[in-house]
Amino acid sequence: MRSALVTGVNGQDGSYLAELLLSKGYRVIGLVRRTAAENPYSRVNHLLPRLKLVEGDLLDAGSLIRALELAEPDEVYNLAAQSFVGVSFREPVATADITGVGTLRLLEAVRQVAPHARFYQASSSEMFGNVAAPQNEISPFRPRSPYAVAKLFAHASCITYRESYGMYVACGILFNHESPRRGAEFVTRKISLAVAAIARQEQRTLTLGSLDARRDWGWAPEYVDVMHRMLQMDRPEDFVVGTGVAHSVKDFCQAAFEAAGLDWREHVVQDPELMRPAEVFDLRADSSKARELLNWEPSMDLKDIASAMVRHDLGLSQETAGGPVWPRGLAR
Ligand code: NDP
Ligand code: GDR
Repeated sequence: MRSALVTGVNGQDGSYLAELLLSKGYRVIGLVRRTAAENPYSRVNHLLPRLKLVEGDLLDAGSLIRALELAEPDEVYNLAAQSFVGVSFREPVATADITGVGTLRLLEAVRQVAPHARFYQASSSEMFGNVAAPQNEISPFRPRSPYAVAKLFAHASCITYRESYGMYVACGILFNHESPRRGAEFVTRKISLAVAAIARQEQRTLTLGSLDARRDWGWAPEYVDVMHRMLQMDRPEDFVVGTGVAHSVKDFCQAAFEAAGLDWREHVVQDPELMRPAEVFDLRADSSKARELLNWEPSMDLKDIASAMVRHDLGLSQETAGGPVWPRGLAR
């Protein structure tokens, strides 16, 4: 039985990845932080006790060594991060410590405790900043937020460990991917939750920042599949992963409000306070390499994603606690 350690297991991607690995017969150990919240592991409760949890923190090297000793992993997926770009402007040093140096702490712990384990790093399209779209594996990196700077440090650390020590380290440069498990502060979920509240007549308006920024939005369950595929290759390589289609925040609003029979123009207002100090305007993936070498093909488009999220938030579909919503067969 193969064994995998997943950091950030209680995040959106971690929960889907744990489901996928368990379904493939892996022994899965998830790293979680200690928290005082009442229902702290809400995204993975339904996987317990098949999923084993171990306490640890990317800020604490000793806890990572202990987790690796317990897990004895064949594969390590590093998904933990302070992952919200907006917060990174307000907490830049904490973001650097967790998202950047935290990855280096884990790499070094793996080198010492489990050097033959295969390592997946959750790199980000944010590292490209405003370089011309579409972005691929040879596009330059021009980070525009403390989050992107931290991810780039982590990405470069991964390449350095791969080249210096011959470790199997692969980075997935993933573009935005969404689901009903997306954190409520990210724009797609903020919109789908607001649409549901407006449809129930609990609120009238939704306040957003930039409506013109464009993102390449995909469906999260399909993106954890690619993480696993990346660790099954003969040799480690980095891959850009996205749908190849970009839409504006405005487009997402339109699709989400339409899914509930509403007109977004009657409800969305803008607040300059929600604009970021520096914005990334146009991210769109050129994933030719992943399509060719990993045989990976996304199937959900913007309307599918917006509709699935709105239906969930309206209580019309089950998800989150009950198990995965796999991509195909969802009503628009
Ligand atoms: P989430 O924010 O949903 O999950 C991040 C997880 O990291 C949370 O479970 C959080 O724990 C955990 N975490 C945060 N700080 C620490 C720490 N100091 N020690 C241990 N764990 C910690 O992110 P996603 O699931 O959306 O993303 C997964 C990864 O992929 C992240 O690294 C993200 O930056 C990256 N990424 C995401 C993309 C996306 O579109 N979703 C695109 C590209 C990259 P807790 O539950 O306690 O808060
Ligand atoms: P992003 O995702 O920054 O791309 O990072 P987010 O959903 O936060 O923002 C997307 C775009 O929407 C604009 N926007 C708003 N964003 C939020 N959160 N709230 C608002 O009210 C709002 N109004 C407009 C933003 O300015 C931005 O242009 C996500 C995260 O998952 C990262 O961890 C990951 O690395 C990248 O995707 C790829």
